[in-house]
Amino acid sequence: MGERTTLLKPVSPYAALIIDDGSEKTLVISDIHLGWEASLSEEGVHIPSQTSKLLRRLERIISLEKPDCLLVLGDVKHTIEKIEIEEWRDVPFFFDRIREKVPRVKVVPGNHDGNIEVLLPEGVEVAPQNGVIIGSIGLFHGHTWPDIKMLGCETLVIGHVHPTVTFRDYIGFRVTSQVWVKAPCDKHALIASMLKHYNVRFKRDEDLVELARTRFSVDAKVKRLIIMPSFNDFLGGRAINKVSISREEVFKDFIGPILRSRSVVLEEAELYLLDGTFLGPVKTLSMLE
Ligand SMILES: [Mn+2]
Repeated sequence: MGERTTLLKPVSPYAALIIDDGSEKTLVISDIHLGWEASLSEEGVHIPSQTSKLLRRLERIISLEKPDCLLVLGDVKHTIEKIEIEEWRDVPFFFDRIREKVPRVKVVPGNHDGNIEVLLPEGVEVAPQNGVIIGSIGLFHGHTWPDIKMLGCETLVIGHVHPTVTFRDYIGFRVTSQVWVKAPCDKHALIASMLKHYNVRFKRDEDLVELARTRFSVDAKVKRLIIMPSFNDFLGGRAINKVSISREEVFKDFIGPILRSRSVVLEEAELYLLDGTFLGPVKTLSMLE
């Protein structure tokens, strides 16, 4: 059986991706964090609800791209365990409106999505936390390990990090922009970390690709990790270029096992603005701080 390549393209200038495996067109967004404003009002900061603005933006993308499926890659809502009154209102409203426009809607739960099932209207599918595979692309939120079958994907896509770049311009103003991160991923280091996670013992010189094949019948192919910018652009982000260049510092600042596993070569990662502008690799931007 000949393998067909799965098409992946950012929907410029939005924090959204299109994945097309030849049979279905999927629109992917991540980190909507509905109810974020409500959690701020507890701190005395009052910002009007951004839900309808985010909804209008998503509806615009849907009418442009006409996807068969919408996949939300985690963090639909903002509070982690509890559910705020605003979330009881905004989450069902948001998904009811989207359901009218897209045939299938699927949610991969993130770390903020405790009890998400009770908020989602009927017809919205909840995928496992360890993610979904579409063709040669594996997608998961990023706060937990993915399904081991994802070793067989060339490209992994996560949210969770809310990546941004930040630097000072020549008068000293700080500029912060959301970015896409495309990082090379070392297949062997990733297999080693995942085998450890699954409590599979191996020897130092063992052929890990072969071991993954025999133990999990997966042909390891991972080449890169893409970190999606958050769909909610009011949120703070993690400045990818601001962290110290030393690996220890870089990884201390990131959460989630895949970025801590050291299989992702973040210094070599390419950064792109939402409009597609290529900013270069992280290691050159680190100097601009
Ligand atoms: Mn998250």
